[in-house]
Amino acid sequence: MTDDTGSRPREKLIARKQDWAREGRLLTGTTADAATVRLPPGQREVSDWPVLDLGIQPEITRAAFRLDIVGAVEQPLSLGFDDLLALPQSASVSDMHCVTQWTRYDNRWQGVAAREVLARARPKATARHVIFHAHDGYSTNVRLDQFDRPDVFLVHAWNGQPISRPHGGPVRVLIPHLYLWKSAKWVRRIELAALDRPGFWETRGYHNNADPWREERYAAAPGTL
Ligand SMILES: Nc1nc2c(c(=O)[nH]1)N[C@H]1C(S)=C(S)[C@@H](COP(=O)(O)O)O[C@H]1N2
Ligand SMILES: [Mo]
Repeated sequence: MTDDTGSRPREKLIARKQDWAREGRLLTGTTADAATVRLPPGQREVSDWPVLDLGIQPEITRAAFRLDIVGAVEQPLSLGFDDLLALPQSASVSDMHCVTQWTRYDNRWQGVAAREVLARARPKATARHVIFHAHDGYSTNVRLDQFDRPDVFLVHAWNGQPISRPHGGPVRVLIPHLYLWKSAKWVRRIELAALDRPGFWETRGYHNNADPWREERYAAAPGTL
């Protein structure tokens, strides 16, 4: 892993994941009810925490950290790490599900609830979508109603430790009810918008909604992309 992460875009990995979308890799063709089934269809439980990204892992100190909330909001915000810590803090335990098949149960997160940030930025009536922009050039998009949920957080600690740089520290987004590619690491800017704008994987064959229990892995059926 060490020689293939850190500074250079992982072109092969990106190409392979695009192939998976084209082939419909891992699709079981089933859905499950999240209320009764813990492991989404086609997933496999792991005990470690794999690192997945484009291969550029920016180094952002807590002192240099800044997160802007912009776009269709009444009150744009620009938060340093201390500003984030001054907001009400929450802890939560949730599972995470990566589209490459791994699921990791019982992650203990600390951070600020998305709703605390939204309450301060006050989305305009026209706001329907959220686009996340990260320091490595990555972006991803969700509907505002998917971000405006009690299980969504801007997290700075995992299992009692500061989130490490490979996992998106000092602060990453956590949207545990969607595939993990919707949870931007090294988040720099959260943009609210009237119109949707597909992000990095969403423009490379991956599903716009990404609900693991509906197996929303890819945008199109196998072979039709
Ligand atoms: N900034 C950024 N965020 C990102 C990514 C990325 O490449 N850059 N990859 C996404 C993908 S595809 C996954 S599966 C998860 C992986 O998070 P992890 O490396 O902490 O497991 O981060 C998501 N967030
Ligand atoms: Mo991923």
